[in-house]
Amino acid sequence: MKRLNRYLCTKMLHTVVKHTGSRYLVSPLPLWNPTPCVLRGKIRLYGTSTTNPIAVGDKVTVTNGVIGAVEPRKNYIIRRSTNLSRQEHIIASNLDAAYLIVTLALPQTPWEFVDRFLITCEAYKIPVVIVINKIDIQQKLVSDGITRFKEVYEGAGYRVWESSALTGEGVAQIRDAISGQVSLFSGISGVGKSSLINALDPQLALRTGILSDFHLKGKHTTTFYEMFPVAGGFVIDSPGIKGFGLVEVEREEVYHFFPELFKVASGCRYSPCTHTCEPDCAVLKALEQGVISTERYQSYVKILEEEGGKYR
Ligand SMILES: Nc1nc2c(ncn2[C@@H]2O[C@H](COP(=O)(O)OP(=O)(O)O)[C@@H](O)[C@H]2O)c(=O)[nH]1
Ligand SMILES: [Mg+2]
Ligand SMILES: [Zn+2]
Repeated sequence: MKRLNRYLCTKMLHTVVKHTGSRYLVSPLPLWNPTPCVLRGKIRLYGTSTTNPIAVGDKVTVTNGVIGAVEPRKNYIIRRSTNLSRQEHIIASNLDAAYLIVTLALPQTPWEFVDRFLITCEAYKIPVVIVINKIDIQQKLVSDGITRFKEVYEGAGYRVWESSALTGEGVAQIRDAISGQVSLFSGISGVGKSSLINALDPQLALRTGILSDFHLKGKHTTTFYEMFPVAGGFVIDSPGIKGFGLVEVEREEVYHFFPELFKVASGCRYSPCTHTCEPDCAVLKALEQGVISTERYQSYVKILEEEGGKYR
């Protein structure tokens, strides 16, 4: 009997739904029953050495309120803690989908931020949707910018949706998509991540506005990720992220994570090819023909230069 109990305990997987400091909340998803627990001593860890041993989305075994072990992660979104440091921080794990919320004005999301986020999703095969939020004011402020943005990212093969947490436009489409899934909502501070989650499920009443993030920064720094039950699925809200340093992507492989580059690169004369100066480079040819956008290509070159030599 004792043995059976132990078997049941270790087999019962919980998902980490919140992490602040040394405290964790876990729930046996898809059941929503957040329960506090702690981490004691050493736990069995798989994979990288990171600043946080356990991230929101991790599946863990729990015995008497203590986390025992972490299951191998299906995927995760990771970033370097700061640009200069090599310390890595897992943002969230075991995702079915990622939603990158952007605005092109108030605030302006840098396109390089978008590209870096997309690379991370590509590297772990996490389906990603780019959502242009605040469409109610974006169309008035930067309509040309939106047209071009959609051209570039839809041209690269990505889904680009539009939404407004204020008017409710486009919210139903997101609500349908997140049902039954664990999704990450990411993006820089102020684009409306929390407002959008509130619009998806008004009962949540998450804190929004400049103060909410300001408060989070002071109090919890960057570790404050939290999962909520939203419209039949589970959504991880995140504080604004400043930037991504790519990790676990080798220089020669950067183009693998630009799908539109990767698609044509098999036609390059040389292998390996950096797609910057080689003769008969299929990527440069596609760029010339406008099949690959200058914006995405410039991001590729910039990331290649920045990441070059850092990893092996
Ligand atoms: N006009 C407009 N304002 C919005 C929209 N979504 C969010 N906001 C405002 O943008 C600010 C930042 O929103 P918040 O949800 O806190 O952004 P977060 O930092 O990404 O979570 C708040 O003042 C919101 O009221 C939108 O769709 N339209
Ligand atoms: Mg927020
Ligand atoms: Zn090439």
